[in-house]
Amino acid sequence: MIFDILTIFPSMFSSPLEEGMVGKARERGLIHVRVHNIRDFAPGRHQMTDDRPFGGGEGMVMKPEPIVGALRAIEASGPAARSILLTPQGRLFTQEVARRLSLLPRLVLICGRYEGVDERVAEYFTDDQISIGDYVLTGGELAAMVVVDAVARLIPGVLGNEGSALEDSFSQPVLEHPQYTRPRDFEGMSVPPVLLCGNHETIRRWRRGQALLRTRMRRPDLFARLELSPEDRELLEESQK
Ligand code: 9D3
Repeated sequence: MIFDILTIFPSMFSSPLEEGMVGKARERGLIHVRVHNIRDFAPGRHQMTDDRPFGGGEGMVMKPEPIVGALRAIEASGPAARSILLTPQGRLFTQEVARRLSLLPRLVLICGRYEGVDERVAEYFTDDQISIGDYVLTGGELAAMVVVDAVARLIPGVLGNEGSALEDSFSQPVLEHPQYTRPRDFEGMSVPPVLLCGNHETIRRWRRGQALLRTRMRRPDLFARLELSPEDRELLEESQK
């Protein structure tokens, strides 16, 4: 999978894409991330990437020429690409969207800044528009990194453990159970004794109960959509005691 990222702040992408699982996947050639500076495609001596909005108003808007210039320059350098604009007006990025994108050979991610991007770019030069959630960022760069991270880990071979991507929270609509590791006693706070009992079935049931309890408390929206088995109902009741 190839990611092409268009931004006026290319240096924002260095460490997030060099560390951890994404960094390893790049080293191993499982993904390729290319970051392009939109300013390099801005015409004129001043290489302006933004301008004042027609009709007036606060702030600046990203000009179309540099972004479209960048898109055209990278177009032929790889397989057919889906081009995606990161914008607060986009459809919400979910695990389901990540899974669908992970099946494509190449994504072009366009990061907006200022008050946004000239609408003609959005309308005529992008296939998709994505928002990562209902909060206000200063630009699309962090959103693009979120997309790269969430998509990359779904690509076969990227995760150390091949099975775990599918088992993760949000692929099943239930939150995960609490986790503990050594020491058994940390500053007077102990690990739930059930986890030390050695009975895998008892532990599985406790974890399922905790997962359901958490989901009900913290994510009533997810809980409402769960289809609880008779065992689930029993475990929920049990874990409230
Ligand atoms: C005064 C109007 N602005 C505030 C609501 C509009 C605005 C324009 C551009 C607000 C934020 C931004 C920059 N954000 C992004 O480019 C962005 C984003 C986000 O802010 N939240 C969630 N997902 C995304 S994807 C791109």
